[in-house]
Amino acid sequence: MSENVFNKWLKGLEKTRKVTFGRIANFLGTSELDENTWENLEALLIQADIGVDTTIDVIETLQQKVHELGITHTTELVDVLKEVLVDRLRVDEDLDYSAKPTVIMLVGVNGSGKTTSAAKLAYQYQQAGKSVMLVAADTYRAAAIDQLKVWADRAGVPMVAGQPGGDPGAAAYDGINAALARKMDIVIVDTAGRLHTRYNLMEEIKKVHRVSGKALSGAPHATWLVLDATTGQNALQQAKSFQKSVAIDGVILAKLDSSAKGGMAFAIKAQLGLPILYAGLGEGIDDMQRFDAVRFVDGVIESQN
Ligand SMILES: Nc1nc2c(ncn2[C@@H]2O[C@H](COP(=O)(O)OP(=O)(O)O)[C@@H](O)[C@H]2O)c(=O)[nH]1
Ligand SMILES: [Mg+2]
Repeated sequence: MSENVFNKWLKGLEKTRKVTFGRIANFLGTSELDENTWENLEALLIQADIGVDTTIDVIETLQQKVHELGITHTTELVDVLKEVLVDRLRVDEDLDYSAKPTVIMLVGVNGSGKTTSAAKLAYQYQQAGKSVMLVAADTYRAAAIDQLKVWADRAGVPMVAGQPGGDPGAAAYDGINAALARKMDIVIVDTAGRLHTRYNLMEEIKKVHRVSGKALSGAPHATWLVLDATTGQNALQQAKSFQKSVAIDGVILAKLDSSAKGGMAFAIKAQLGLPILYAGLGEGIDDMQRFDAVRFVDGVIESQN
């Protein structure tokens, strides 16, 4: 893995590292291990948006390891903490790309980063030698279609769009059919994130999901939820309402670089049971990385050496 990728993670996680996890690293670098250690560490982990349940679980696991390993000073705790945190984030599943095209649908509230993530994904697949088509199923605003078109051009991939004001289901249907005709490898469907009511939005997403399956049996092969990392616990509530409407297979955590709340990654895994698949680390087309638990934890907890 290149130096460049390493730096992207380090830079992208700077806010989370400095604002929250940095305090954990500082704290662990200084004191003897006693009762206060656990109380302080617990408070710091909760402040880092890890979530209460995960914090308790992490502390208990650490206490057990400290006992097993005979650790007496907090400096020895940093590596153990990192290991425990990595264990709670590890993702080993990957999408089965055997369907041609493999259809990926992105959902999420307005502004979470769907359109940008759709383009970044398209670019990654295209760079990996796959043919990709972007589908604009956010037909409510003409500007949304134009925005995806700009990104599609940047990524160098074709885009199919519905009529402005037209039916998003029909846009998805037409897009998938166009990709079938052109024997594309991947279709990425960008959807709307705001309607008059939350109920309408969810019904709409269900419909786009259903209609995709009519265009190609088994589609969408993956539905990924795009969450804005700056919104912290609020994003978890959004995720729960999306999960009630369609089966979500994983999360794209966008805007990690603008957020000090990167700790929410742990809560997503623990509370929603969803793997984090990609991390958005900037606004550029190549500012997205496949989520890597080791890199993530190394990026948020400053290394002492
Ligand atoms: N810093 C940063 N900004 C992002 C990232 N992803 C998206 N954005 C910005 O978030 C805003 C909303 O993104 P957009 O893709 O339009 O969201 P959508 O409404 O869900 O489609 C835009 O200004 C994007 O540039 C990211 O990973 N990092
Ligand atoms: Mg959008």
